[in-house]
Amino acid sequence: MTASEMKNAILHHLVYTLGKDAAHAKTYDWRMALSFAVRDQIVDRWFEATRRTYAEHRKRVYYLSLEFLIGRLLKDAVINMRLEEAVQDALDALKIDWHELLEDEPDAALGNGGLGRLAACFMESQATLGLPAMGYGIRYEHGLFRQSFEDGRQVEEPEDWLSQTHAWEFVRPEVAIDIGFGGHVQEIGSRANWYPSEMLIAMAHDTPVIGWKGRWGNTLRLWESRPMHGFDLARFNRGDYAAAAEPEALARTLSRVLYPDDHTEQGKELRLKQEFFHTAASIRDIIRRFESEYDDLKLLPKKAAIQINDTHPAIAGPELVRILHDERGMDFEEAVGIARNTISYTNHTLLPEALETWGEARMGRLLPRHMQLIDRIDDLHRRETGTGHVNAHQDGKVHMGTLGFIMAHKVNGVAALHTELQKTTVFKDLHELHPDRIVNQTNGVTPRRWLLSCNPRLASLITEGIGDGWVDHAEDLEKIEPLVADPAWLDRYAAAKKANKVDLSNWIAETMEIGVDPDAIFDIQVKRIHEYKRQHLNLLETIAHWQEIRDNPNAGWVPRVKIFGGKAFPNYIYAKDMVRLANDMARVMNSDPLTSRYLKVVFPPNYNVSLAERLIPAADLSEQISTAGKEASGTGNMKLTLNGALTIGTLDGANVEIRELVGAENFFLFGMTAEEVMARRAEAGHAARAIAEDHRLARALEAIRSGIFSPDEPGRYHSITENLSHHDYFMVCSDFTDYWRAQREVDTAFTDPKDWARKAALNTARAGWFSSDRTIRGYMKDIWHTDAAPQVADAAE
Ligand code: 4GP
Repeated sequence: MTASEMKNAILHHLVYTLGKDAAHAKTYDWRMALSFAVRDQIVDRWFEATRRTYAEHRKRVYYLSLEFLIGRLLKDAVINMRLEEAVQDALDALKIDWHELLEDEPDAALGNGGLGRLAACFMESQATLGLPAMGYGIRYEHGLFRQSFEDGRQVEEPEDWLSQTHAWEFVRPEVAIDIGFGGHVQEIGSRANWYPSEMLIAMAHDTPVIGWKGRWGNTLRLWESRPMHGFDLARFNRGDYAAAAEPEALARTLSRVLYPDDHTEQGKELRLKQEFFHTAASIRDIIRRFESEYDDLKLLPKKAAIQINDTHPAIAGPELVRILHDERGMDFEEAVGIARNTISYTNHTLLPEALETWGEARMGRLLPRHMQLIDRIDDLHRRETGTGHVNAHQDGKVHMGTLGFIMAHKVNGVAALHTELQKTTVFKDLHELHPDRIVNQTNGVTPRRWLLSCNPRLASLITEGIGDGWVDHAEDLEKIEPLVADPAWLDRYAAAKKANKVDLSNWIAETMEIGVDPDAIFDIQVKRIHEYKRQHLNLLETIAHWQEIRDNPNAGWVPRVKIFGGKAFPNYIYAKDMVRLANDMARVMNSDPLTSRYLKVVFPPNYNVSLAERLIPAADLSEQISTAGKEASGTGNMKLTLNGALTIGTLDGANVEIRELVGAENFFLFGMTAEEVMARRAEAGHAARAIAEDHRLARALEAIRSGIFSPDEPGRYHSITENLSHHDYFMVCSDFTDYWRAQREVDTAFTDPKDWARKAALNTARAGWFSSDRTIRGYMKDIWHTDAAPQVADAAE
């Protein structure tokens, strides 16, 4: 597409789709017009992919996830369709600022963190690889809350990405699926009819997901809940306005908000309803599509692979069995076999409190037939394995992890260490019964968004050196290794990083009014705020470092900017205290005349995908400091490595594999191993001992206690200091000394800029394996048993 064709397409949509005269058009109008013009380019390719999938009777992959953290879509689409030049030139001709349009797009935050972002990377990689696939999620009206700070405290406001038209979706009113809850069951022999007492409708909204060079397009189908019976006109006419609107409002609550993950108690019932709503609608849609092509349900596992992203859609097993057995008349055992061979399950966490359970009373009331089927599935599983002690329904609860495991042919962990730990902890018993079921698929991230799009300076330097093959074969990044030996090239690598840091410094100055030195170490910890991720370990080290600088301000310190980003769940008080402490520290330290040249603390609010795209390219140091054995994988660690940040980290999650690939000498390792953590935890008084043995740690804790950071309320962080001194489940104190040591190694290494640049470049060169293309190929081979389709021709540049 030429620039002038693009310009005409934009103007056409401005006038005929948006009904705006160019003379009065605002940023929003131009962004929408541009989005529609780009979307038009995608549609034919998207259709073509679907047509081929049907024509060739391809197996389809269905990715069921309660979260898709997709972020903004415009730049993604422009880059993958290779329309950058045409768009730039067209907008120049129209005198419209491209970056302003990009910034105007709402960030679709339909997820909480890693699990949701992984789903988004997977969708993009599936499309890039030409794998016929479909993502199923919920079209939450309000995504993850918007975070702001008031006096350093986190304040949550509703996020409202749908208050404007969503440019990328197509509404499918004809795809409307009835979903029931409650009611009663009438058993007829082995089978049953379920008569729900409450009904609503799941309506589909489709967003095309286009792969690199537009070679293939898949669909992200998001369900919106709608009332079965609309507005009650009779009541309205009687003047009972609120009651007339009530059924509608109730039905709509189901897709209204994204739940903070299941560490929380709140809204349990609504959460379970969301899960069933999402899963039942998706399974029905899958069966409908299958039956439009084939008439033998036994073929299902050959033609469809259903991946459940964590336990949230784990009711898929019983629901599929219900359809096959109750509705289609298939024998029960055969139905279980077919369902199991179709479904596979990804586990994302080892935190026991995050493994979902539902009380049998609630489950029995909302899903009476499913409750019966779960008992029969357990019964069959006991017979198959000759054992009585592993049941999904146990101790008055339904254990969704166990249900997911029993109803899947493969269960996977998301990094090598996590997968091994699954076998010895959460799924120990099940693993002994099914030793072939657990497999590993180490996570990955899409190099299109997380290098090509977010870091154009580095991306073009790489492409200039080795061509653009790396964009869809990220392993090719290793071809830059010979260039790393060339000092002139390395200077350019360092210059690209520096320019990114200058951009970020300017943004920090403009938006937060904090001046930071672009020559300082940009030390970044971005992720949800959680004790296991240990932002407080980083904060304690920051305090200790600040104190040492104060002791001796002229000792030639290596300047640092500590950058934090992340949200704390609204009712996770401890995490919110960590956020406030960081902000309180920032206030005190950034205005300290003795130290502020050497140490700044910056915590931009509302960390989301777009902010990640801004921060990651500017990072020198990536903080991956979770308690070993707690972080399943991490994916931020991969993005930062790819963008040339060196990691300071524990042997946890994918850090282990990152370190192996980039080389131990290019990674700052510290801390106990998962085994050591378990052993140390069993020792009484481990925290007190660690504090007694490290005067820096003791002094940093004392500083918090003394109220230096909260003079108006000295006891503000009592719960943090008490917890760390006496309990410290996440081993912050026991790992402090070694973390301090590693941080000083970082300082020393940074004083040799050439060597630092070399290490950084080697991180980029060796991070290609962490592409989600590699991960998806792994799922295709080991779990889905499927091939990619021959792709549509490349979109021309
Ligand atoms: C996350 C894990 O905490 C993270 O280690 C992993 O990289 C990511 O999933 C993707 O696999 N888990 C969640 C969650 O986001 O909500 O449990």
